[in-house]
Amino acid sequence: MISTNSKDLLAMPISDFIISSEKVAHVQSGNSAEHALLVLTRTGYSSIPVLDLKYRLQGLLSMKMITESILGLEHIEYEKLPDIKVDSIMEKEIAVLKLTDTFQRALDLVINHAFLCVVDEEGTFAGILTRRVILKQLKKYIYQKD
Ligand code: 2BA
Repeated sequence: MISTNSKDLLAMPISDFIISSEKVAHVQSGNSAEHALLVLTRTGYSSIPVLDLKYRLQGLLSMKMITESILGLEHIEYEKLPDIKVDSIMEKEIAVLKLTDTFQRALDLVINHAFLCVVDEEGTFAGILTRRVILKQLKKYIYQKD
C-alpha cells in the first residue's frame, strides 16, 4: 500500500526540485561539434541540453553523438569537427517535463533517463531534473516512513 507521505510526494510539482537553467551546462544548436566537444569535456557531463538563441529547448547532445559523426571507415576524422553543426547530430526526440508536471511523472521517466529537461509553457528551457535529486527525495520519504 502507498503511504500518505508517498502520495504527497508523488503529487508534488517538480518545480521545487529542478536545477535552474543558469546552473546547467548547455550548447546552442548553431554551435559547432568542436565547441560542443570542448563543453562536454570541460564540464565532465556525458549529455547536455541543446538550446536555440531564445533559450528554447531543441534537443540533447552527448559525447557518443559527436564521436559517431566523425567516425570514418579507418579512423576518427577530427578535422571535420568545426564544420559539423550541433543541430545536425543532436537527439531531437527527447522526453521533456513541464514545470507543472508532478514528481510521479518525473519518477516514471528517470527510470530510463539520467536527467530530464524542464520547459515552461512557452517551451523556454527552465532547467533539468536529475536522477540524483529524485533519488534523494525518495530516500528522504522512505526514511521518514521508518
Ligand atoms: P552524467 O554526466 O552521466 O553524470 C552521472 C552522475 O555523475 C551525475 O548524476 C552526478 O552524480 C555525477 N557527476 C557527473 N559529472 C559531474 C560533475 N561535473 N559534478 C558533479 N557530479 C557529477 P546526476 O547529478 O543525477 O546527473 C544526471 C545527468 O544530468 C548527468 O549525467 C548529466 O548528463 C546531466 N547533468 C547534471 N547536472 C548538470 C549540469 N549542471 N549541466 C548539464 N548537465 C547536467
